[in-house]
Amino acid sequence: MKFLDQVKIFAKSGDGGAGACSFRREKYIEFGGPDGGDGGRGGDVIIECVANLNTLIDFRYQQHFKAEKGRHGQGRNKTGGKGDDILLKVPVGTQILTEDRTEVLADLTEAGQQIVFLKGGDGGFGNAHYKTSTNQAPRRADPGWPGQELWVWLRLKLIADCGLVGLPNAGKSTFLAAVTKARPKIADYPFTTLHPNLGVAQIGAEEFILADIPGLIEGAHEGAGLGDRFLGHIERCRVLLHLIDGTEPDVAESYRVVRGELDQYGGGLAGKPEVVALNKCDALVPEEIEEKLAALTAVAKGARVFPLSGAAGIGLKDVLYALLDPIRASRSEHGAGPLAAEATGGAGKSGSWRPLPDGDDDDVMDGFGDDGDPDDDDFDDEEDGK
Ligand SMILES: Nc1nc2c(ncn2[C@@H]2O[C@H](COP(=O)(O)OP(=O)(O)OP(=O)(O)O)[C@@H](O)[C@H]2O)c(=O)[nH]1
Ligand SMILES: [Mg+2]
Repeated sequence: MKFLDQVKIFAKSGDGGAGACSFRREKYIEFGGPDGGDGGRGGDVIIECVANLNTLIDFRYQQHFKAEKGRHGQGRNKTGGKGDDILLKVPVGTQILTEDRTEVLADLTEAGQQIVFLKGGDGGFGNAHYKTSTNQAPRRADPGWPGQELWVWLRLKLIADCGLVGLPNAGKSTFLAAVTKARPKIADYPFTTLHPNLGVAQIGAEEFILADIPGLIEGAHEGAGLGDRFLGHIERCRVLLHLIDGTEPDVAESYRVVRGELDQYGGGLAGKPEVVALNKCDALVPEEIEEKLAALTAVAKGARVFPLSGAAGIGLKDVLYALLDPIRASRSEHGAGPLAAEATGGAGKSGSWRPLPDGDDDDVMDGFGDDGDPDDDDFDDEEDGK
């Protein structure tokens, strides 16, 4: 399956139908009076968050979504029918951002959550509406109100409890495969992982979700390697597991590089609880392990440091229990559900849905002709053959 976490789409709610201008004409009935019905309402654009999706790939193939127009009113006081709504299904953790990506319009974090994203325009009044005692034959009938239209970005921020960070080849995917049923691709070259993978770890009677993201290298915040765009997927995590490759000569430096990138990224990542693990301990002699653990403890202010080997299965339980403490603490503070944008301190300014004011379509057309090219942001996942 392909993974896509950012996509630009165009949405438009239906215009309202026009009201009718009509007069009753029947044999033997004089002055039948106005009987033009009102137009119907246009359809809404509704966005629903569903549990069984974990990519925005469907939006790669269709980027324009328009709800149906309301139908016109007709004579004999017939009101026009309402236009059909259009329903967009997005995965849990999807944020809707303005076209310039500076403001979060909505943050969908729970399956089943539905928002009326754009409201359909109201129908216009037919001339029967304007009948008064002094104007018994009005010819005024209104056109329908236009629907709202907007280019927006959908951005998926996966929902996980623990984010795995580290340099490429630190053994993140190996660890994920060791503690969960996920089967990410593992190989001895950097950037094996090209998009995030999720897995569910079970420890005692509890479970939590782990997210393995592509490795970070020095300068990732400036675009080096795969850049830091995947860090968005761990913004909602409750704790970070920082894996250090123990076979590297300078483990303290490895730690500093990744911390530096987390700090540069912002989004509340720097302040998250962190567990540090010296990975690949199976390939080290005991003295080396002691020495490297001491070096890491000195540099990782306050974070707990554990010896680990994802490949040989050493120290897995200790690390999982160490992760569970902050996860439990965060669940009791923020609830068991996913962290909303505010709680994560992430880029989201507003976590909840704020509808557009009616009739606000001044800058809406600016989006046309913009690059909207979906190829920019997708990552084809041929590599693991799914
Ligand atoms: N000896 C030893 N080798 C390991 C261990 N964990 C991973 N490796 C090896 O390290 C290499 C990289 O492992 P990955 O799990 O792909 O590393 P990663 O951090 O996911 O790397 P990227 O996805 O490229 O960022 C592979 O060759 C693994 O076999 C370990 O605990 N001990
Ligand atoms: Mg990997």
